[in-house]
Parts: sequence; C-alpha cells; structure tokens
Amino acid sequence: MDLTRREAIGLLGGGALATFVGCSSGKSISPAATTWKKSVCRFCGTGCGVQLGFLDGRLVDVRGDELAHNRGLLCVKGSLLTELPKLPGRLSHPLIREKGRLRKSTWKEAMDRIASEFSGAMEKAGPSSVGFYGSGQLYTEETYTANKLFKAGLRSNNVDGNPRLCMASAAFGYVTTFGKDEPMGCYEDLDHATCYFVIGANPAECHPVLFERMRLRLGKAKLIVVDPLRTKTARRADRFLQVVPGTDLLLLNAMAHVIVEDGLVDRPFVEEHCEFEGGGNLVSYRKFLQTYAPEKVAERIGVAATRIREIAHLFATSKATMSLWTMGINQRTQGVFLNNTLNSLHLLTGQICRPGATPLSLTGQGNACGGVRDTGALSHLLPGGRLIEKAKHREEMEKLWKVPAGTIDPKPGWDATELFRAAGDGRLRALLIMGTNPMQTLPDLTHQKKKDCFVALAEPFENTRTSEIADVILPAALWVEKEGVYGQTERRYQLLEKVLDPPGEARSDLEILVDLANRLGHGKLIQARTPGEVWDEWRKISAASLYNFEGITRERLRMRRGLQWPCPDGNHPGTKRRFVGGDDPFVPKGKKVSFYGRPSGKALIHMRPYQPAPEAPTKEYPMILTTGRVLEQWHSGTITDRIVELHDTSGRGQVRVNPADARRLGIRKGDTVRLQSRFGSMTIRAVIDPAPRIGVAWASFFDAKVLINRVVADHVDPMSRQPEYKVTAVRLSKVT
Ligand SMILES: Nc1nc2c(c(=O)[nH]1)N[C@H]1C(S)=C(S)[C@@H](COP(=O)(O)OP(=O)(O)OC[C@H]3O[C@@H](n4cnc5c(=O)[nH]c(N)nc54)[C@H](O)[C@@H]3O)O[C@H]1N2
Ligand SMILES: Nc1nc2c(c(=O)[nH]1)N[C@H]1C(S)=C(S)[C@@H](COP(=O)(O)OP(=O)(O)OC[C@H]3O[C@@H](n4cnc5c(=O)[nH]c(N)nc54)[C@H](O)[C@@H]3O)O[C@H]1N2
Ligand code: SF4
Ligand SMILES: [Mo]
Repeated sequence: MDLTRREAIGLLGGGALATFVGCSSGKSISPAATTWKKSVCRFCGTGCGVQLGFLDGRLVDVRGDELAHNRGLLCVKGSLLTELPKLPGRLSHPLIREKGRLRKSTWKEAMDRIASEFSGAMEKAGPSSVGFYGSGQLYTEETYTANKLFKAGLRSNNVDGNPRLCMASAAFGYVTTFGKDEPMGCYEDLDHATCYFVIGANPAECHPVLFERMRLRLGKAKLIVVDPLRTKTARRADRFLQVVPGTDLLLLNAMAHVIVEDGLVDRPFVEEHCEFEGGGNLVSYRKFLQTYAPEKVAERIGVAATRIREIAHLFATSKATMSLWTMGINQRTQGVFLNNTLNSLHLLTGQICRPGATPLSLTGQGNACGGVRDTGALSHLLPGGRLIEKAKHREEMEKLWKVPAGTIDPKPGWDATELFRAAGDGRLRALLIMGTNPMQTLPDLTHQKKKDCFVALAEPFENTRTSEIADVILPAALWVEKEGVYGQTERRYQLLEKVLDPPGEARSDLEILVDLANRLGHGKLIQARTPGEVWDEWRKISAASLYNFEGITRERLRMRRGLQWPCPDGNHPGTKRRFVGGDDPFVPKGKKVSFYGRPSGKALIHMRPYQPAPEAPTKEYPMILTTGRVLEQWHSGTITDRIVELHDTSGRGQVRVNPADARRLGIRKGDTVRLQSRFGSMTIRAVIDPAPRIGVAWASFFDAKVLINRVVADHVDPMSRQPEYKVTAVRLSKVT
C-alpha cells in the first residue's frame, strides 16, 4: 500500500504532484487565495520558485512559479509548503537548562547566559575555545554575519557547518581543477545535453524537478547511472552500472584510460585550455592510467569491462555530455579525487563550456552555495574564495571588514567532525548551533559526547535530537517568517521575502546574531543589522573578488526570479555559463573559454590514484552499509516528518537488503535485525528489496527514533574533511 503511493508520487512529475497530493490527503480543497507572492521552496538545492497564495494573511495555497527556472513544477515537498506555518511542536520562547531540565526563559536571560558563557570560555581558554556550527539552510545574510562575528570579531576560525558533510569535496574539486569554487554550468544545460552521466546521485528523489526536466528529454538524451542501488533514477537509465560502493575512482580512471587509448581526447581543447598535474602531459597521463585498463579493474568495480568501455565512448562522443553528481561521490574518503577526475573527463573530451556539456555538481541544501561556500563560512575559508592560511587573503578581508591588520587568526579552525570531537574532549567550551541537527546527522553518533562544552541552539522545533545536548535553546523563525537570500547550484541568488510572522517570541537567526554581537562587544563590527543592510555590505565586498555579484541588488532580486553571478553591475544580465566568452564578464575579450581562476588561465588535469575505502568488508563485517535519502523526507525529518502526507508515505527508518542476502541470513520481511559496525550497533527493521546490490545494505537517516548514524563510520577525506557516509562495513543478523 505504502509502496503504491510512493510509486505514484515518484512517477507523477512536477505540476501533477500538487494535484495528486491534494487529492490523496483527503483534505478539503484549499480556499481560494486572493493575493499571490513570489518566493522560493525551503528545501533542496534545486531552488524552485514558488507562488504563495494568501487569504486574509493566511498561507492557503502554493504553486510552482511559471517564470522561475523550474517552469511551474514542484515536487511533493514543495507542493506541501503550505503546511509549514501550521506544523505542531514549534518553540515560541527561549528555554534554559537547569538541573538537567529545560525551563522557559526570557530572551534577555537566555542571551545573557550565552554571552557570559562565550566570554567566560574565551577568557579562560582563548578565542579558539568557542565555535559556530551553521547550515546551508540559513540565509546568506545570517551566515555572512556569523562568519564575520566569529572570525573578525571573536577571532575564532571555528566556523563550520553541515555543507562540510555535503559539498566540501565538490568545492575542493572545483578549486583544485579550475582555481575557483562553484559550477560553471547551469540548469538550462539539461535541455541541451545528449548524454547525462549521473554518478552517486539519485535526482529522482533528491532533485525531482531537475530530474523531471531530464526525463522529458530521455528519447533525445541517453541516461547513464552509476549507483550501488537500483534507484528510481536508475530505473529510467539507458545504461545502469550497479557498482560496489567505494570503487568509483577505479571506474572514472578506467573511463579516462579508454578515452586516452581510443583516441577520444579533444586534443585542440586540451592543448589550449589544460595543464597536467606536476608539469605532465598526455604521455605521462597515459602512463599513469595504465593500471586502470577496464579489464584490470572491472571485477573490483563489479561491472563488466565491455560496459565501462561502452560508457566511456558514450561520454566522449555524445554531442553534449553533462555529469551530475551529489553525495555518492562527495561523501567519500576520495571525494576530492573523484571530483577532480570527473572534471578531468570533461576537460579531456572537451565536454565543457558548451550548452549541455558541463560537470555540474548538484547542491544539496537550498543555500549551501550562496550562504556557505561563497561567504567562506567554513573553518579554512574566508569570503569570495579566500583561504585563511594565505596572509594576502587575510589582509584583504581585514581591510574590507575594517579591522586591524593581524586580527584574523592565521590558523584554520576545526571542521565539522573535529569541532564535535573538540566539544567532546574539552577543547571547545562554547558552541552556537544554527539551522542544523548534528546529533542526528553527524557520523559515528555512538561516540558523540560533549564534555564541559556549553551548547546554544537556535531551532524552530522542540525535542530534536540536538536539543538533548543544548543548554540554551532559542526559538527560531522558519522560512518566510524572515527575509533572506538563497544561492543555488547554478550560481543563482534568489530572494525570499518575509510574508508571515513567526510564532510567539521566535526571532530570525540574523536578529539572534546581531544581539549576540552587541552583548559580546562587537556592535561596531556588526553594523549591518537588517537583511537588506547585510546584503548590501556583502554585495559590495564581493566586488573585490571573482565571485562578484555587486549588480545583484535587492531591488533587482525583488523583481526577478533570481540572478546568476558573476554580475558586476546593475545592468549586467547575470552569467549563465561561467568561463565562457561573451557570457562571463571576466573572460578576456576575444577568448571563447578562459579558466581565469588559475594564474595560467588553464584548468588542471590531475592524476588521482585509487585507494580502497577504509571500510572494506571483512569476515567480521562482510557487508557494506550505504545511506541516503527518500523523496518525501528532508534530512532529520524535523519538518517533513511532521507533515502527515509525507510521514505516512515514507515509512519508518529501515534497512533495505537484497533478497539473496536476506535468504543467506535467514531474514524475512519486517524482521528486526541487528546492524553492527566497528562504530556502533543498533536494531532496525529489515525490508527485503531487490534494489541494493548483493552485499549492500541501504538505509535512510530521517527517522529520529532509528539513528542510523550510530553505526555509520566517520572516516573523512584528508583534503575536504568530508565524512564517508556512503561506505561502512557492517554485519547484519536476525534478532531472535
Ligand atoms: N527528498 C530529499 N531531497 C534532498 C534531500 C533530502 O534530505 N531529501 N537533501 C538534499 C541534500 S542536503 C543533499 S546533499 C542531496 C543529496 O542527493 P543525493 O546524493 O542524490 O542523495 P543520496 O541518497 O544521499 O545519495 C545518492 C546516491 O548515492 C548512492 N551511493 C552510495 N554509495 C555510493 C558509491 O560508492 N558510489 C556511487 N556511485 N553511488 C553511491 C546511493 O545509493 C544513493 O542512491 O539531496 C538534497 N535533496
Ligand atoms: N547517514 C547519513 N547522514 C548524513 C548524510 C547522509 O547522506 N547519510 N548527509 C549529510 C548531509 S549531505 C547533510 S546536508 C546533513 C544535513 O543534516 P542537518 O542539517 O543536521 O539536517 P536537517 O534536518 O536539515 O537540520 C536542520 C535543522 O535546522 C532546523 N531549522 C530549519 N529552518 C531553520 C532556520 O531558519 N533557523 C534555524 N536556526 N533552524 C532551522 C530544522 O528544524 C532542523 O532541526 O546530513 C548529513 N548526514
Ligand atoms: S525539487 Fe527541491 S526546491 Fe523544488 S519543490 Fe522539490 S524540494 Fe522544493
Ligand atoms: Mo547535503
């Protein structure tokens, strides 16, 4: 029954979804709206434009915005945005923990407590004893302000956030290949591609509106999918490679091998626009690839060599190939290497900087790009692609922020997993968490402990897993109860205006940050106090970098369905395709393509050797657990699991096992099983499903009652520090 409904929701694309959900919920048809206001969906990095319908100030209807890039389409989550203001369990006043219990407090008491804990920690143990853990779901103005307050005010670089768990490998990949972060392509490329190479992504569930756009082109474009799970996306594929988790670098290098050996390299493009790592050339690259001949690696990948050869040819010879990837590639100990190699495949074949030909890393959260990557709100970054470790970059930001030279600490702060380790061993003494629920979503939850670390949490809902460790909880405004800018995958910034009042005493995260800045004596530094003022400050600062969006004014954002940067002045129409002459204002005149992010103007082709994942199966832990998402649920479920239609359709936390494994282990449908890894152990309901590859168990992480991350490994990529959520060796056994 559940499955049929899921299937129906998954199959009915876009606009039809709203109708479907409306009917299936059995609710009366919503009353007619009298006014409509444009906004943006709160959930995924697709960033769909919506029209919100109001009657007497109440949000009563939602529809996809026909003028936005999503062309009126919405997925099931977007079509239920009307439920957000009605969700139960909203916090309406601050809470303070006293003798182990949370009690109601005033804002003054709560903020005084936070300020005194932060000041006390810094006095005792210095600036690096405090930190901020943020989110790709906060507004740009909020994250920008937090970053500035902590790095230039408190002098702590311990500013990190959930994009570390999500986009760090993609960001490092773009930077190390092209010199600058953020994709060069755009969603419109989906309409021009003749081959989609989807690896480690399930857009049918995670970017449904983009997938719908691909689906409509499927006769004209080939779809190649690489995934250990036969996902909804894979079911539509022309070629599906059901790989062993963790082996993708063997596959990508094998594809490069075929491209080089079979004369599929676009030599003029490579000569004009590329360099090879270590001063190498095609000859040394060819040598590097020798051990990756398909026949040598096919068995480890788990697919036939002929199929690898075939997809390499499709990739190279299609008129326009577009790669799309997300967490199956980023959440890996070789995440950066994988991203580099994907970028390299496009460079080698010249499948780049043309309509439909592009390596497009899909962003997960609605504002991971604009909010966190562009503002440099990670522990190693400063705004506009600058690095903390570079003296010149620190000096530039000190001037722009008008703080004395030497203010910014030259030592990068702690990344997400290290930040929480520091909270567990006494190095971190005060932490502010905003817009994220780490006690459900960090890896290796079994070993997450806090020790003498004061935790302040801004959160719209009561009783999340993270509120269990919070000493003060501040009621946060949600979505359009506040104003701010979101920036998505294709460098598009869009404005969400405030159209509803938050419940009770809830405040926006920006208000909270401004208040904290005042209390900590940094009111002079944080002078921009409204979203509009912060945006203007950040917009002007951006002009001093290649992330220039000075021309994206608030007024233009109010009128338009977003604008894509670079956009240096108020008359500039925005940039669809970056690095492309005639489109990107930074490409020197007369040049068709320029990778100007690197001093040579050329992109770098890396030689990235494969290493097995640290969690290879063993006799004791013979299976691989991989984790991911389902269409109806958003991450830790604090919002979507409260929406009846979504709660009812998604089922509960469960592990999917292939029938062959189930038979071997004597597991039957609905049995409770013990799932054990080197990191932890839990019981969970098993579902027998032919979708996962034999030897692979698959689970999602939305269910707060079934914390799958208690068993998920926390190995990280040494460069991006992104955890490998996708590969944990486990043992499954039936609970008798
Ligand atoms: N419905 C919904 N949509 C979302 C979200 C959500 O919570 N719910 N979250 C958003 C966010 S923040 C993100 S980051 C994106 C994530 O978007 P996706 O990355 O598309 O989603 P996941 O399900 O995490 O992982 C994608 C696929 O990677 C596969 N995979 C696992 N291991 C490997 C491997 O070793 N190799 C390969 N090739 N594939 C592997 C999984 O089987 C899975 O099908 O979704 C965004 N959209
Ligand atoms: N096993 C496994 N774990 C994973 C992943 C995986 O693939 N597998 N993926 C990882 C990835 S890619 C991501 S992005 C993370 C996501 O992990 P999280 O960010 O921790 O998950 P969310 O549920 O989105 O948490 C957002 C929290 O912020 C609250 N919130 C919503 N709006 C606002 C607001 O405006 N202000 C404030 N202050 N709070 C707000 C929500 O109620 C919720 O509690 O999960 C990671 N964890
Ligand atoms: S695809 Fe993403 S942005 Fe669009 S409606 Fe669905 S959840 Fe919202
Ligand atoms: Mo993410």
